[in-house]
Amino acid sequence: MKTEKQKRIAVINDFSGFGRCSLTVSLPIISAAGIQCCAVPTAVLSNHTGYEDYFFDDYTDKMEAYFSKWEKLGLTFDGIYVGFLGSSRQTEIVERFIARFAGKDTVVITDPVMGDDGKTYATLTAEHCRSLKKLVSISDIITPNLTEACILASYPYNPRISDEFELFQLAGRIARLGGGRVVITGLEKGNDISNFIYDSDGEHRLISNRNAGSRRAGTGDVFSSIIAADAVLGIPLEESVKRAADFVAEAITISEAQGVPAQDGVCFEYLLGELADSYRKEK
Ligand code: PXL
Repeated sequence: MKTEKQKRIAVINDFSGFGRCSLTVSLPIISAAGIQCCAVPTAVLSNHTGYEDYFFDDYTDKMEAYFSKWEKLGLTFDGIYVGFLGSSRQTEIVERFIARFAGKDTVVITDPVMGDDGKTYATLTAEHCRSLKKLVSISDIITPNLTEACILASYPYNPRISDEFELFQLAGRIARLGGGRVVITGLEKGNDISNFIYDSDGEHRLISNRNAGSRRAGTGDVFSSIIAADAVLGIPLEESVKRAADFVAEAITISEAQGVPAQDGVCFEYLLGELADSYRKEK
């Protein structure tokens, strides 16, 4: 029987009904870790934008009214995990959320969704980019992919960046924005896929996994959800990155075996029981 007070994470991200990404991934994964997952939707979509057509309902104008009720309830959070934000206005609202709800021990985890494969998403204006850098500066853990890391560091993008010294410099520049630890995710090289960890004291480590298959929607969200869960549970970041990378690799393997289309994400559902067991063993 668990007697320790249950942890609670607020996840600020979009709700995409189909395609296994953002909130629909964070809710089951963070719950499997035994953590209460409280959702703040930034937008509601029928399915994610990787599909040709989708319904999109922006939630920016409703977010403050939504979380003002949480303030009235006196809620506090052990973690605040921020995912996709569509505009600088939305980013500023998230900063206000952090100012209101983050106590001194709250871990803020930001996945600075800005682009992929060297290209920025259409929503990333110069102003939005500046606001995301500000958000990064008040985050404890940041999980950019290589494209996002290069944007944050104002560093020229090169898909082949894999040298530890270059990654160290890149992550160091991001850390100097003022935030905490940096995990540069999904570094592809040959048959490997690696994650580079940069600690606030400059300690660093490259962790490599086999590349389990084609790129799939939502894998970054699966990865960061595990990082967020582990962070509030006090699990060391290196262990957490290994757990997250192994989980994603296994979910990709099953999805490939089942012939699931890449845009439908990963069928992580089969692995939730095992994941929950691994957290039960933690404490
Ligand atoms: O997983 C990233 C993601 C999140 N939310 C929406 C998306 C995507 C990727 O395409 O479209 C709405």
